[in-house]
Amino acid sequence: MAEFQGAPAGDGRRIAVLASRFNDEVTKKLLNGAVECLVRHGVKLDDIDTVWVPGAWELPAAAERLLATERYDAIVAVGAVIRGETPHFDYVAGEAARGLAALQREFAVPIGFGVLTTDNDDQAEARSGGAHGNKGADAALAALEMADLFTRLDVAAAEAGDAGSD
Ligand code: INI
Repeated sequence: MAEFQGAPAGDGRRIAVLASRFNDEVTKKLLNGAVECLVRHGVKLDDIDTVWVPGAWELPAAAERLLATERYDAIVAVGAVIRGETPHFDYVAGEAARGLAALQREFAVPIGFGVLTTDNDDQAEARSGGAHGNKGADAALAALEMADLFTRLDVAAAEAGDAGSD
């Protein structure tokens, strides 16, 4: 029985951190958490590109552009969608999540989802370096693990293919 699990090994990885400016008092902290986590796990600062977009709605379109370049081993998307008085929240949060999920499957490149979807500012604060940690860092860690998992699965598939052709 084979078992596969990625390790968050950042050495040699090239990563784009995609950050939305809306609620930037929160998203700056998510971005910092993501970058610190990447560097702590071996990604070189020179191999991290930060890309800003206006709001979470714009994250999928920018992610698609970045993925099309084939320059990145993973993307980390950070944003903060905080519920207001209208259904706007549901459209922005829903499309950001759906769009990014679809892209990571289409391009087979991991996208860490560090987009907060909260009912209020306090919940966002707690998840951007407060009582509930930093979801930007969590997303970065998950993206690195998935990049490594994909590499391991590719290697195993290639080896199985080689064995089969003997
Ligand atoms: N964008 C966010 O990232 N977070 C929000 O909470 C938010 N709210 O509440 O409106 C938000 N709206 C802007 C949206 O992402 C787009 O930038 C805008 O609609 C222009 O396309």
